[in-house]
Amino acid sequence: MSNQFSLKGKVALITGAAYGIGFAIASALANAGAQIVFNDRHKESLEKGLDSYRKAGIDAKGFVCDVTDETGVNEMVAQIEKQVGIIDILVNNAGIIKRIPMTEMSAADFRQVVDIDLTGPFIVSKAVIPGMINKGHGKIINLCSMMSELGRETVSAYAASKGGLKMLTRNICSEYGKYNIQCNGLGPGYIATPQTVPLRERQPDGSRHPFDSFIIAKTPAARWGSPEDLQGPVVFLASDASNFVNGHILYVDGGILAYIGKQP
Ligand code: NAP
Ligand code: GCO
Repeated sequence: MSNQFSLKGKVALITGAAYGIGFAIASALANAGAQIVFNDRHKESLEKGLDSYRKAGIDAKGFVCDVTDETGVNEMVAQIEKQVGIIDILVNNAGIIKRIPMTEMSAADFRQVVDIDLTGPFIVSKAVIPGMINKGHGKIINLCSMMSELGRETVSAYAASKGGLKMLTRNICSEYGKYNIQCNGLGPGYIATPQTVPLRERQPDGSRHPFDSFIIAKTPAARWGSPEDLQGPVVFLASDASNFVNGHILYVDGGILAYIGKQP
């Protein structure tokens, strides 16, 4: 049974994994035996990420690459296949959010979020699928979100992107399942990373951020998630243990989607 969760001999590409959720996911896949490759759009972040992996005892390979740059992504994948091997596992993790009321958001800002959070996973998945087909297997894991299911004020572009990513996940499942490629989503709840600092930093008077209190009340576990909470679920989705799981969004949210919220 334990061998089903082994990733020994597998090559895993995690996008945007210099820090945050991507780094935690890459660390878990490495601990399960995978060879880690990651990218970041900035050389400075990449170097810091490589240093973090070294300190964690992980021999990761890094590439400067923006997931919205199709030519750059194709070149990166070709380099990985030449230097490391065909990619067995792709985690589409790279993503941004812009919290702006929709009527105040420019079309350019909206397009940038969609380009990174939805078109990026399309571009990278399109680049790695041919190798997976040739190899006879593959795992694609897309970082979805509570916003794949729910809306909230100020995150129109992000919710539209993450809702689209849920359906891109199901479409890759539908189109490439016959090649033994499984494409699933990982849907974190509210996780303490740089992306959510603005939602939970202490107020000037030292009190909790209102959104922090809101999320605590909306989560049965009554806490924010940590990137480490995602490590077991992602190893499951990346391993042979999930070979008949396809097109599924695995929510790791402490129960938020099941809960009406704590009575005030
Ligand atoms: P984060 O701390 O902001 O990290 C995002 C990563 O993506 C950074 O390494 C960033 O690199 C990289 N990135 C951004 N745009 C890129 C691009 N165009 N090309 C390549 N890399 C790019 O975010 P996070 O909290 O770890 O979230 C990671 C993923 O999980 C995202 O898809 C996010 O939507 C999703 N998610 C997060 C939460 C949460 O509560 N934190 C919950 C659900 C889903 P730079 O240094 O270049 O910015
Ligand atoms: C927000 C948060 C969320 C989380 C995550 C929840 O502003 O609501 O950033 O979007 O990042 O996506 O699953």
